[in-house]
Amino acid sequence: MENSDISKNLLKGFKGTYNELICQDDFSTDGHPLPNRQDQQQVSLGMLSALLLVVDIGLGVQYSKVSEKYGPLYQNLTHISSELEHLRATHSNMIHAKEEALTVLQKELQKVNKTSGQLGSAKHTGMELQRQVESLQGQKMALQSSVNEFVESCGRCLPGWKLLNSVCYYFPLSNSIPLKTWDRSRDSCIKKGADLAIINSEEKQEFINKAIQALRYSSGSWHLTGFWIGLKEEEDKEGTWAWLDGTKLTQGYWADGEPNDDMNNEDCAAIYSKNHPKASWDAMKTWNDAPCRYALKWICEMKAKAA
Ligand code: MAN
Ligand code: CA
Repeated sequence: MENSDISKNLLKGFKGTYNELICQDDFSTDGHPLPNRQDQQQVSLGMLSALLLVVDIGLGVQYSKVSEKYGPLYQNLTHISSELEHLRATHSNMIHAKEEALTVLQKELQKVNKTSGQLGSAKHTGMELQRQVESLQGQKMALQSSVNEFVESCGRCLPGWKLLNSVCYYFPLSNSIPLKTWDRSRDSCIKKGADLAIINSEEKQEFINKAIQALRYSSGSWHLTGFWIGLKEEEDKEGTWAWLDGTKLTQGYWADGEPNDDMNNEDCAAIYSKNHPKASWDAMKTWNDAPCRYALKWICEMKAKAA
């Protein structure tokens, strides 16, 4: 029999007994039960007690059956719920740990960004310093060569001038120095207490060739790459060349075909680097006559200080 059926029957029995006991109107007019009913009521109460006992036993049996059936399930449920609690706690710990790790990561990222910024500016500063170092190295080399020349000339020439046999020579080799006509070049030498160079010996010719050989012909008109020297045609005496000290030219180191007085307009002499591409030129053939108005480099000379 199903549990619900048992309950229904029990309830039915209980209702019947109750009705018998309470609801029957076997009372006297003054409300007292009639004397012949009293025994019946006692019997009914006894039956009701027995019935309740049966119900109690039935419920006990049902309870033990239910406990037997659902007890392990309840235990499992308890176990699962405690595991769930444990998992919840672990999960919350993990979230907390994750948040902490994120904070640390963000701080580290900020540090990395800062460091990379510093690295970039340090790199920039480093490159700037490198440029300055290179520029200073160039200046140091230029100063060193001036010092060397000064030492080589035993202090007899100004810095930047070269000594040969008690004569100091100046070569404006740098391309930053503007070119000048023969007259302007001479003025420039005179301002330094010097004059345009006189090359009246093989030794001087070789020395000067060596000094200007670093200047290489690059492109353009070769005749504009020379250095004016102190040699000029005498006024109205075509073909007569004289040095600035008034002496006549005896030995010239002209290039092949020179002087040619090109266009009848070449009265000033210039010396050219022997590295010049004009094939026939050698160290002893490096002069050319050119128009005095040409803008060229030049060579000054002055007497060296006493040794
Ligand atoms: C040519 C030659 C030279 C001359 C120059 C002048 O190169 O004739 O002798 O001096 O032109 O520009
Ligand atoms: Ca010429």
